Amino acid sequence: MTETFQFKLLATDGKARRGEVSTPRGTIRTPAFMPVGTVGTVKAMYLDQVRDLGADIILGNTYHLMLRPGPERVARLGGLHNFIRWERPILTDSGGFQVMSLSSLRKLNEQGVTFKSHVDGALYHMSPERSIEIQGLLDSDIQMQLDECVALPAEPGEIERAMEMSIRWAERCKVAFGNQPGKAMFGIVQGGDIPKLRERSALALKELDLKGYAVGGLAVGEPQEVMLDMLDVTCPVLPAEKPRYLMGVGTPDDILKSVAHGIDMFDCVMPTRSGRHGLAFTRYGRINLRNARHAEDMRPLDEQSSCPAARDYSRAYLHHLIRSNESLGGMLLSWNNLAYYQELMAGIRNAIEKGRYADFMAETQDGWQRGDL
Ligand code: PRF
Repeated sequence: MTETFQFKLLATDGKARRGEVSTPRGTIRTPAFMPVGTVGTVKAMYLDQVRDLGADIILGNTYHLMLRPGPERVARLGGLHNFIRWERPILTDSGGFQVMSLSSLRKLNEQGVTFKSHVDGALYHMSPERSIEIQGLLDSDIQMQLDECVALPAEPGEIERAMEMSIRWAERCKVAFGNQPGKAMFGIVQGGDIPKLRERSALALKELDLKGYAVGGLAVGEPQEVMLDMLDVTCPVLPAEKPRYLMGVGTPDDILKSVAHGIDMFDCVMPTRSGRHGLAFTRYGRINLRNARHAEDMRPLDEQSSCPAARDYSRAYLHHLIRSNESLGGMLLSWNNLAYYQELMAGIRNAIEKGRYADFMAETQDGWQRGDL
């Protein structure tokens, strides 16, 4: 185990990268998928299960945890890892993105963002410095700068203003974070769907010499090709020896393609949220368990899976649980989906090591196309 935060590139295959982020709390094998644990729980999952599926790191949210139970309280309780019983690395998002999507009465200016809590209606202010302070109180291993993410489509002037302010906020976050050898603060590239702005953002953040870089402001309403085009202008500007994290992405297909464009880390609520809504991800593509065609289907989701949720329960039973709004339905499908996502990441890492990433992509996509019926 290392005392410092380090990234090592182990292999490349085209633009796809196989690497390792080492931290004092453990090593993250990349490409990595980080299950989302917004309020200190990966919803409907035991963290022992999450770990057993192969997750090396989970994500937490500054916005939710600052409202409840509050960062000072988490610190008094021994930090987020101790509180939730997850000893491995935790990455926390900075809060700006969640403020914009979840709170009402939000006002954003150069100082930071003021908003009304969706929990009790109280007024809060978060500056770049306070976001880093909160992430420190949570004892987060990978902290994110405060940024402003603009939903697409948007006016170029608006995209540029938010991107430039996000660069200034990155500088303030870097100062607030200071020097913490075992931890990292990542910058977030913004710039919407405008290549010149993406380049400008990536270059400015590169000059700050941060320990890692996220690509934000994507998967916010634009077509997948636009997202991949933005990765193609952004990734070459970012330093090869630092990890790259595509925030809030995505479907298995988004992940497969983004890895081919040079991304190392992902997070998304999709496997857990859509699991709770009855959608299963499998090697054969998506299966909507709410559908009546599953009512008497005694086959499991995937008899070859190593996950009991996929292998041991009939589609008929899963259909019944989901239709009856039983919590076990959401638990089993979240389990199946996170197992599928982690199995996909393991396959991706293995294929890059063997120099057969293009073949792996084609085989995986074939499986989704073929279906199981
Ligand atoms: N910024 C932050 N968090 C995010 C995003 C962003 O742009 C996105 C966009 N896909 C998801 N989560 N801070």
